[in-house]
Amino acid sequence: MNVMNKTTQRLLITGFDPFGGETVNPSFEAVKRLPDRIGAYVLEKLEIPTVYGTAAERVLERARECAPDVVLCIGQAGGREAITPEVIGINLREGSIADNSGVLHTGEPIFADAPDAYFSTLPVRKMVDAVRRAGLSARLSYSAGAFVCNDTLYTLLHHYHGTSVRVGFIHVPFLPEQAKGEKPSMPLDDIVKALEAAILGMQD
Ligand code: PCA
Repeated sequence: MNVMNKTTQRLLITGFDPFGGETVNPSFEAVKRLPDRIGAYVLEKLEIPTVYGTAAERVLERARECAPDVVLCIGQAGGREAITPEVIGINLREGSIADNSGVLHTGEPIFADAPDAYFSTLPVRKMVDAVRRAGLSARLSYSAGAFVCNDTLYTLLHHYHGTSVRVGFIHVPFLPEQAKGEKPSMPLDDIVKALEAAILGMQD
């Protein structure tokens, strides 16, 4: 990396609160443990609720205060075995469970008359490569689902479309204590290390 090109950037990074009967969400547990500076990025950390609409509103509220260059949201994807940067957000709300405010969606658009989808504006392939170089398992994901994580990603991509603010999302696996040996999982220290690597990978 060319040190001369390194200018400080503000990174607003978020994790979700626990949902679906879990008592912990690895996304915010990992975000909390990240250093306050990673490479060229100064981090602004925020916990957001697993609630359609409100999650993205909280991100945008904080963004108005801290004027980020990059917004990166982290979420739990129970059952996945790897760190998965999301390629795309879709204009759809649909979930098999209710959000943390009790709302269940069954196939409505997030915004009427808005595009069907947006691609993430972060360099997702570089991020996957960086996590793998750090010795941890990562792959691209082509679906963030249609629950609150996708809702947040799509809403932020829609909001920042045409601006210089870059937006992305990374889903992380369950922690071992959530998976109870029945599902794939990743230790918290590894998730933290993987996120650091992904963030460094964004700037190369
Ligand atoms: N994962 C959920 C919402 C909150 C979270 O951490 C999702 O994948 O939509």
